[in-house]
Amino acid sequence: MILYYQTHSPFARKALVFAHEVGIADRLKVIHHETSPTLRNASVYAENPLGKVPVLLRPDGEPIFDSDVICDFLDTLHDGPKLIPERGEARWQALRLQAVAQGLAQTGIGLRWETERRPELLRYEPLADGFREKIEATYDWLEASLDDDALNIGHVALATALSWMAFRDLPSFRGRTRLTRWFDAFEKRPSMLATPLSGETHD
Ligand SMILES: N[C@@H](CCC(=O)N[C@@H](CS)C(=O)NCC(=O)O)C(=O)O
Repeated sequence: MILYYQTHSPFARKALVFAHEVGIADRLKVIHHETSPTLRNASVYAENPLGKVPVLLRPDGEPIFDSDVICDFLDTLHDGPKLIPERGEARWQALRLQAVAQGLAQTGIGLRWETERRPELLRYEPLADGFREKIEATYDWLEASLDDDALNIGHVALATALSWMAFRDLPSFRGRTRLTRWFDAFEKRPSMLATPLSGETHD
């Protein structure tokens, strides 16, 4: 299988960390693609009409995206413990944590547009403030409610989101001690060490 990837994407890294965690990363050929809303990548568009990575190309099936769906598919390819619990409250907890982590990374991307990527004259400070508020509220929520004993899709999504927030110098979570302790431990996992973030966004 081929994974269309980006070395500085939290979402692409989430899919790859997931593959490492379930022991099937060696079945993926990882190909880096630069893509952004202002830099069209024809190869990515050929597989995903949204022009975004990650995309998983399967030998016997259509390409799949986004990272949520790719992880769901990867979880069907191994016989170990599932990272997406199949039923019960554990399932809703895992999917909710994933949703929060996805939203956090997406909000970080929005804030980066408002503070760095968009030409200065086109930036809108109230929008940047709104994004900051969501990020801080999410950190507080995580500090209060993260299940730091479990390991599921939500934890993979969260670790890759937080790592990217730090990589891009976005508002820091490090004032929250429980969240920070959990993240620092997670970042030492082989799956995270094997997938370092690098590179600049090209617009
Ligand atoms: N919800 C998607 C988000 C994917 C996404 O936004 N990827 C970014 C890289 S971080 C991208 O490819 N951006 C290019 C674009 O928006 O055109 C996922 O979880 O896979």
